[in-house]
Amino acid sequence: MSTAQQFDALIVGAGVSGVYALYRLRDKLGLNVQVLEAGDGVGGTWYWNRYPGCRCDVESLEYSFGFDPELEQEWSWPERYGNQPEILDYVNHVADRFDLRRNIQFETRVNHATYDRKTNLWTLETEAGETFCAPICIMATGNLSIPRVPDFPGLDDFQGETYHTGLWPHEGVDFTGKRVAVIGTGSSGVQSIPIIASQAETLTVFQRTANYILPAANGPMNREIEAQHKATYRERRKAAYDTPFGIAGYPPPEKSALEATPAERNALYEQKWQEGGSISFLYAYNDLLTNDDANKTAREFVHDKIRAIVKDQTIAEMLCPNDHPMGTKRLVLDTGYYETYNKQHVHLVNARQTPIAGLTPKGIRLEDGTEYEFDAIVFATGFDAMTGALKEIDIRSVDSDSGDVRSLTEDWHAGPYTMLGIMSAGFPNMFMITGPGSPGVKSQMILSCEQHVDWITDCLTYMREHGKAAIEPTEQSQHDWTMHVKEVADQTLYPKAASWYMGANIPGKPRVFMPYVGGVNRYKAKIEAVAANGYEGFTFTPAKEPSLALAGDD
Ligand code: N01
Repeated sequence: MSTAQQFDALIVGAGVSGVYALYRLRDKLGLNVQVLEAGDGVGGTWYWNRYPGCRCDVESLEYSFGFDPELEQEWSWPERYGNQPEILDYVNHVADRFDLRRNIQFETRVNHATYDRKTNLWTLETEAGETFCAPICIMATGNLSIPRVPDFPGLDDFQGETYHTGLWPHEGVDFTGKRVAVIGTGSSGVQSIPIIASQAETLTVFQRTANYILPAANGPMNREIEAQHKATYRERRKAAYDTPFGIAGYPPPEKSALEATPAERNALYEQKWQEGGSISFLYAYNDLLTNDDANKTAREFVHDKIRAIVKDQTIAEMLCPNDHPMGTKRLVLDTGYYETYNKQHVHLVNARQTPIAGLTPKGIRLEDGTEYEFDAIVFATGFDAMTGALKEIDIRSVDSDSGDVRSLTEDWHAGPYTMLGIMSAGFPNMFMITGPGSPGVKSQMILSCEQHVDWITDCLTYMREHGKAAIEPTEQSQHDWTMHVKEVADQTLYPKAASWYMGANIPGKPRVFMPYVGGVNRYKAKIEAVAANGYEGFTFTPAKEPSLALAGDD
């Protein structure tokens, strides 16, 4: 093993949160920072997910960094929703504009992270055997970064091509003339299916759970709207933090769906359907995510839409979701998804009724013995969400005096325990960006990434000013926050769905609702109060001498 390279702070991951953390810690705190990134470029999610049709479901004017007014004025998005190549270009632009690449080591996968309580140092070991040391470790590892292929028997027997949407080949894939299967109908499946169908000779979709899918109503950017948005960016960014989803411009609904007449409801749902977008639709009424009867009115509207678009009514019924309230799994925005099933060469298989038994050398076999032959199989089967990337790294803290060793994976065996989704007790100076217990995945992600990085920057400044070497949450505050996250979720319909928010897509994963769904606005108030009260709920280790983190030149 090589001699450890010393830094003030290490950041794992060069996605949106990692590049911003590098900028803040290096350029604002003056720290000597090293980012370690598994890919050979920046972008994280947008680097890996290159499947056809990949696009953000938050509007491009919102889904961007808010930390630099010049950056937001100079960048122009071509469409209402950014697609993967455009968003990746944008993150690359940010990396170049702020000269960030010189502190990022690419093609470097971190396998182990160990904190030594005696030295107050984190040591990170990479797959290639390099070691890096620093008092501060930021896990900017993403929430949907560990792609998952179900453990189907015969996976290795299939002789055709296989792809996972989250690990798509950089050179792209041409399905022209091929018999293709797509397994999975979450966002990735729904976005890629219309494009794959336009190339393939035949496309067979294996659907286990039908999802609620709304029109994106994507199109070229309206330059007037862009100009208005850019003229008010400062106010909008600020206002976004005071909204439940971290997106401004959607006045909170005041009325229950059950107070409206059926005709009023249909008119409003129709207006939202035409507008496109998920927040607009969920904001039709104030109880769509808390009252099942209210939710049912929205479900029925969408079912009728599906029946009207899809010509074959047997297929239409299969596409009508019937096992979870609308919005409790991530809503998907589509462009031509339902229409795709009107094409003669596109087939839908009900993999709930007849589950996939396994792969064969030629294709897929169902449990009833039906066999299908394919040239290519696309796994749109999702991710080990929220905790997966953290558990992939063997994260430990060691007390060499007492001999105690703590493992994050063991601490989280029954589900993640965090304080605010930012830190976990027993792992000092390890910060997570949008970790479990924060609103991250239920918000405009870039805003939440910036919020956490800014909070961490303020926290490190506080430590510098108050002579503290290390910070970690108390067991009690972490317990209280984790219980609060659960209580808030239990007041909604979210836990009724077997979603990746619940860990339900991974066999054996604890069923715990992981995101904080109390809203970005309430979360902001909480984290600001914690900081204002001297990081209430956290304990500090005093610095024996100015530690590296405290010795920056800012
Ligand atoms: O993954 P998913 P995804 N047999 O977990 C099915 C974000 N994202 O990559 O629902 C048959 O949602 C599984 O079925 P079921 C976004 O937050 C955003 O699509 O478990 N099927 C499901 O249909 C999103 O929520 C965008 O019953 C099996 C599918 O595979 C998150 O990423 C774009 C199966 C997995 O769906 C994940 O989306 C893309 C089996 N054995 C992604 N195992 C934007 O637009 C699994 N499935 C921003």
